[in-house]
Amino acid sequence: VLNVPTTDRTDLYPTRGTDEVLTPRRDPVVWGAGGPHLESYERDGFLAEPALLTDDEVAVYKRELDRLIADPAVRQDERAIVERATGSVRSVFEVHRISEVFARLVRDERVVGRAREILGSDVYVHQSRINVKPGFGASGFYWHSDFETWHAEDGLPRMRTVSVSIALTENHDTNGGLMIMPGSHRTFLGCAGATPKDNYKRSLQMQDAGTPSDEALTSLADAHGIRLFTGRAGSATWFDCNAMHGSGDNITPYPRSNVFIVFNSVENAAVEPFAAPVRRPEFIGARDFTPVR
Ligand code: 6CS
Ligand code: FE
Repeated sequence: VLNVPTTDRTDLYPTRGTDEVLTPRRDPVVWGAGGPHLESYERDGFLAEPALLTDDEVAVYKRELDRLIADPAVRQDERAIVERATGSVRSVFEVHRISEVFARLVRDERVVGRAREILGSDVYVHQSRINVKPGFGASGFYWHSDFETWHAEDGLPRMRTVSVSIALTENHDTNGGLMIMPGSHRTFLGCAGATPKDNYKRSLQMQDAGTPSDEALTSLADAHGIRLFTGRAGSATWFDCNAMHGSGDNITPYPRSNVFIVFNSVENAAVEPFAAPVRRPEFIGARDFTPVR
C-alpha cells in the first residue's frame, strides 16, 4: 500500500511483539520529485556527499562541538550521554536547540534543502546529536534500524524521515565508522521483545530492545552486503530512516566525531508510540513540529 494516508493509528510496521517479523516497505524512499542525483539514494538508502562543508566551516563546527562537550553544564544535562567506561561525553542531544552554531547548520540550505527534496515537504528536526567516539576503546552501536525505534518509541507513523551524519573529524576505515547495508531500507525488520519502561536510558548507550536476530542480520547482510563510510571531515552521509546500520568500536587514538541531524516530514509528525509503554523525552523525540525555515 503506497502512500495510503494513515489518519488513524494504523500500524503499518509491527515490531516488538513476541516474534521477529519482516514487513516489506510500504512507503516511498524519495517522496519528492526525485531526479538522477537521488537515484542512488532510492536504490541504496543512502547518499554520500564527499564535501558538504568546507574545511573552514568544519573548524567552526568542530570548535563548537569541543566547547559543548567541555562545558560542565552540558555534562550535567540529561541531554549528555557519558561513556560508561571512561566518563567522557559520548553524545549531546538537541544541539540544534542548545547551540546557535548548530541551529545555523540545520537551517543551511545545503542541509535542510536536501531533506525537503527527499521528503517532499516541509521538515522539522526529530532529533539532533553530536557524537564523539573518542578512541582508545570507545564503543560503537550494534546493528539497528533507526525507524524501528522511532516508530516503536517515538510514534513516527511512516518512513518519511531522513538522517544526515556530517563528519567533524576524519572518518578513517579504522576508527569505528558508520556501516550501512545497501538496500536494507526496503525491508522493515520488526524485532522481537517488548520495550522496557525508560528504555532510552540504556538504549542510547547500547540497544537491547529493537535488536535484530543473528539470523535476520545474516540474511540481510548476505542479500545486501555491508558498506563502510569513510571520508574527510566535512563529508556527509544521508541515509534513510530504515537503513540497517551500525558502527564498530574505536580503539585507535583518532576520535570519530560527527553531528547527526534527523529531519522528519511535517506530514509524518509523531503520534503516540506504536510499541512502547511511554513516550521518550522530547530532547530525543521532538514534539515541536515547527518547520525548519
Ligand atoms: O534511539 C535513537 O533515537 C538513536 N539511537 C541510535 C543508535 N541511532 C539513532 C538515534 O540517534
Ligand atoms: Fe542509528
